[in-house]
Amino acid sequence: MYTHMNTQYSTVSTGDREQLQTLKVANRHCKAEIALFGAHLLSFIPNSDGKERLWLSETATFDKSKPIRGGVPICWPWFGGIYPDLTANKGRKLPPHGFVRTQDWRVIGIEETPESTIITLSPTQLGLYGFSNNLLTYLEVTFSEKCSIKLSTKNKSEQPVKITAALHTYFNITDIHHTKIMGVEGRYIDKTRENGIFEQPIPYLIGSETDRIHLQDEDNQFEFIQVNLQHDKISIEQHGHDSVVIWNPWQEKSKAMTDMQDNGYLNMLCIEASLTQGTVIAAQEIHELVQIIG
Ligand code: TA6
Repeated sequence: MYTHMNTQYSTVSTGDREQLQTLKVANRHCKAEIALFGAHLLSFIPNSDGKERLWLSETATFDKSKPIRGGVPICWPWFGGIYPDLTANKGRKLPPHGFVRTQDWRVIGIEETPESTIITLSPTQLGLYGFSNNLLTYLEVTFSEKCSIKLSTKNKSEQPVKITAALHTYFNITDIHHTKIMGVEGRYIDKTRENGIFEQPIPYLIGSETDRIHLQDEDNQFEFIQVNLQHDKISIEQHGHDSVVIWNPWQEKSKAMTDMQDNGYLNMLCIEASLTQGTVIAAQEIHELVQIIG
């Protein structure tokens, strides 16, 4: 039982991971856990098959000194090193993937319906790195048979603002060697080969380090993606993105990361609903980036 604004919610309770406070959800359709640090979803298990959809590193850090490795990191208001407006930050080293995955968020709303539990959070610190205090963001997560993650960006200023962003989801897979991605085709930018552009071979298999930006075009919308494996089936639906990023660091880089176990790459695959091209949000407009995991 969790109390928020004098109301008790029977499908939500509090938990912790080392130094982090979490909210746990258990309703008729699923079990899940989300950390307030980074509004970081850590676990989603539909009751229908009892299978964990999200991969979380066995050596992840839960002390706020760095982002959590695994789950669903929220990258906002920039993705990776693709900073949309450098004017305010010339010569300054910026943290990768923005400033909201390394800060506490607060719960601003909870709703329980017969079919779902909905939790909405917002960051405690805005207006960093030259962004306006009037660029707001909210994360609304709906826990039901599927888990719907909606990252809204609201431009309350009188100027257009450009952002990049991502829902950097780490999916839990049985074996990367038997993983096939369906619904991602066409040309991609290969970050492991000096950002060269290549055509995606089909079937989409992962056999080495992979760090790709697949840009949306008329033929490739990436709204429905499936990961089919020998034992698992993951379905992904996405909206409001301009690209999908596929990442697996493979063995050498897994070993080099202190917050990832050496063989971690065998059981994870990031499929990220992303804005990598610099999306302009007009004054007083809202943009929604959505990923639905089933
Ligand atoms: O989304 C892929 C990526 O940008 C990769 O280039 C890789 O470095 C990864 O994210 C993880 O980034 P992080 O800052 O969480 O170590």
